[in-house]
Amino acid sequence: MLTRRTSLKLICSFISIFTLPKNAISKKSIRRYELIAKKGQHTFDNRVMSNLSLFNKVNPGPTISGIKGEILEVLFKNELDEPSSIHWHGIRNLNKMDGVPGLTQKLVYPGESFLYKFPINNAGTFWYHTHHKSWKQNAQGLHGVLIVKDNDSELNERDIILVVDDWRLDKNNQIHSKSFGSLHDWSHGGRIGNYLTINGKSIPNIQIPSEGKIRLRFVNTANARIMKLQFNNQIPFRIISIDGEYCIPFESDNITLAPGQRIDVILENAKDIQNLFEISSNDDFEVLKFKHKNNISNNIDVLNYNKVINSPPSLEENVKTFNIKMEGGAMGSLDKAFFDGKVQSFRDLAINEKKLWAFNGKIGDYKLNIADVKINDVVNLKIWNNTRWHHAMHLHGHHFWVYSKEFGKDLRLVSRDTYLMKPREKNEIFFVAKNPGKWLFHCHMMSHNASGMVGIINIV
Ligand SMILES: [Cu+2]
Repeated sequence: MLTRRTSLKLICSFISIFTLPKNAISKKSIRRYELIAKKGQHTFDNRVMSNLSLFNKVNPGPTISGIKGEILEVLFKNELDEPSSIHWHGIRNLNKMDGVPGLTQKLVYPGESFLYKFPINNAGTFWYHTHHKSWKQNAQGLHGVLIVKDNDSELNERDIILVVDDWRLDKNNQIHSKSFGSLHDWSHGGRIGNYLTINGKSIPNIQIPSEGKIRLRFVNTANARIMKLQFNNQIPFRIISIDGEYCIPFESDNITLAPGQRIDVILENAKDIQNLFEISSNDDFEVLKFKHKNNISNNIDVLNYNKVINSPPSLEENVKTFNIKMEGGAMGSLDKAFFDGKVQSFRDLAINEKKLWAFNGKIGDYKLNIADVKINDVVNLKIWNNTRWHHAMHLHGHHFWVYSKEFGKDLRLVSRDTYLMKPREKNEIFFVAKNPGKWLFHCHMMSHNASGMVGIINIV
């Protein structure tokens, strides 16, 4: 990872506006990167080359990092043979930089560029991915990690990124393209793969220090697979950050990561861990081996922190409540839904339109307003997942609070940007509408999003 990071084109510069009075001088550091999307080859197993779509010829894409308070400037060049865009998952972004074609920007066509420029005001683990036909483009490899650091230190060898991904490959290790758009996948759990990777490799050796504290940043970039991870000997995960938001640290024997979610953990002593297992099925399997390396410096500045932990808004005043009933999919209760100006049967929607999921009886798209609110309103979404399926619900432009049911028996109030709703779960998510614009609220099982599980929170 370090090689990849250091090979990036990174230019740090300062701008000053000298024409303003002295006390109004704004001095913000700009981090500049270039991301080129292009077809290319990658090997998952160091033997067979697979044809993928890649950012800067690598998977995961290059790690982009900056320091809280800086401005990030990323020149995106599209050298694919189809249009695309980039979404910055978890960043409380400027609406016009959010990367949603047809809503916040125009499609970036082959041969075109788009300059993303936005402040990074919250430290944490984020990621970026294509937001056009992501059910296909993300599955072909177009994603990477974005780290916003708290202080002026660079990422170091005690701060380790682990990108967990799931691919559907044929027997020649090529992307199984024939099944893109499969109605079965779209109406069930999404495009579940058959090949798991960590940082783009199958069961890699991940180098960590031989002892002392380390921070591990887990990111699930898969299209649909929910991962459950456990260390050897059930060494507990000390969770310090969830979806790029610091939390009061707590321990868990394992972690569950739905598509789009991140969890950062601290380990007191790196020597305790030897490997990591995926345990969501009855068949636990090893996904990586940790290789301990001596002579890694004791630089643990990234771990000695006094972090800002945000607090939830009061639900007493200024609250705007909206009910959202999620319906659809296989074995569901949705027999008809509103789409394209009329009510249509579920069968017709599925076969003719490939639309399968609805909010409150309406097939979702970028025109479906779920909530119209004003800046500083407290938005409370009362959500009922009345389907047989899990859904990783992601809000753009904001983090939200939720009494999460995922960390053991007890409810835990956490701040997230993506929450995994269990089948039949009823829950509420709430947040202060701080960021003006039209923001997507959608399922991050990417084929669910494409087939109707998406709507807009409009903040004016
Ligand atoms: Cu879903």
